[in-house]
Amino acid sequence: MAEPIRVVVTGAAGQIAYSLLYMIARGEVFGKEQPLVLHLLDIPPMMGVLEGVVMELADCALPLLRQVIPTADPAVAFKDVAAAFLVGAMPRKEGMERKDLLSANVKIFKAQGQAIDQHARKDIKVLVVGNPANTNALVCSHYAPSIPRENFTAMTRLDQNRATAQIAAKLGVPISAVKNVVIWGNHSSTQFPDPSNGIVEINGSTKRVWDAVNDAAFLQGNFVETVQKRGAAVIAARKMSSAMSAAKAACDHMHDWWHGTTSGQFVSMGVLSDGSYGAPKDVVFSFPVEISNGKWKIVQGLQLDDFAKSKLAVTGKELEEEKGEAMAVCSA
Ligand code: NAX
Repeated sequence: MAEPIRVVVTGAAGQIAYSLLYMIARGEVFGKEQPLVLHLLDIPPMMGVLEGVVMELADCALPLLRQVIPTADPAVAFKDVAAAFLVGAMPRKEGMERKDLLSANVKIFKAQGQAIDQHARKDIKVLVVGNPANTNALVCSHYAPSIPRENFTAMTRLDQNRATAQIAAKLGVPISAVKNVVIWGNHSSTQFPDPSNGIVEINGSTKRVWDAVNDAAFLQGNFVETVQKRGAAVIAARKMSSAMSAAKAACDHMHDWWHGTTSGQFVSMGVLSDGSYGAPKDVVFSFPVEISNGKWKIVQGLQLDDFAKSKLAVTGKELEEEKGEAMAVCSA
């Protein structure tokens, strides 16, 4: 069997981590032959709760899990890690403005970027889940100059999974029949869930999602809004934010980055923008990507109509604004 790799999960005492840790430790991300040492980072007041999580992981009796290291010290948490799930962030409290939340969280991601720079493996793969995920990933990469910028990504896979599930339900097909429905832009309500390059297998033949659904008003209206507002709908129903589905999406994201995508299939990832498709450069923007040998590449040559272009412009503008606010906070 391979040598163990070190994987860190931040916000390890929180609700997403509670599902995520089990999935990682079972081998669903790095493979059933890859032993793991899990590093669990949270803040000092959560160390008691984290101890309970450590006990439960032990009680799961998982053969791949060689060691668990709970800590409140980023230097310990990021030491020699090959992959990082940055989930921990400050939740929005009552009366808090979006700006206050951004300001609190970019400071966390600045400090974690610095710790990654100093302590992690230089080929670390970083997935940012904590919100505002795209801008946090940008900040984190900015403060880790010794690590390639393409090694920092933000999660929009939950949005993609939600979008794919909506299309599968609409067409009455299994989720595995729907491919290449993607998310552009920010993981926020300005994101653009785009079915226009999606394909679906129906009765043994492959069709465009657009033709199979055959309802432009739905695809540009209700579908887009449902995906954009799905997080809020889950909170309204569950009184807590998405956790199981967020953990599953984080696993999907890292799994595909680690193992690659199948030919002709693309997935959504927030990655450093090179300006493709008219998106602003140097923000972390969700694009359709293909992955091989651990490296992602933005899919080129997709057609975007005027509706899509207008949606990309809105979400791109929001990301540029967030970047301005974040960099002002970091340099203050
Ligand atoms: P919880 O509040 O349950 O857990 C967050 C944990 O992070 C807590 O245990 C807290 O103590 C810890 N934490 C806070 N500051 C920390 C720091 N500096 N270092 C390490 N740990 C720290 O939140 P949960 O529901 O798990 O959500 C975590 C984050 O994911 C939130 O920012 C949330 O907004 C974000 N989400 C992102 C999604 C995405 O698709 N990108 C979807 C799901 C989720 O809403």
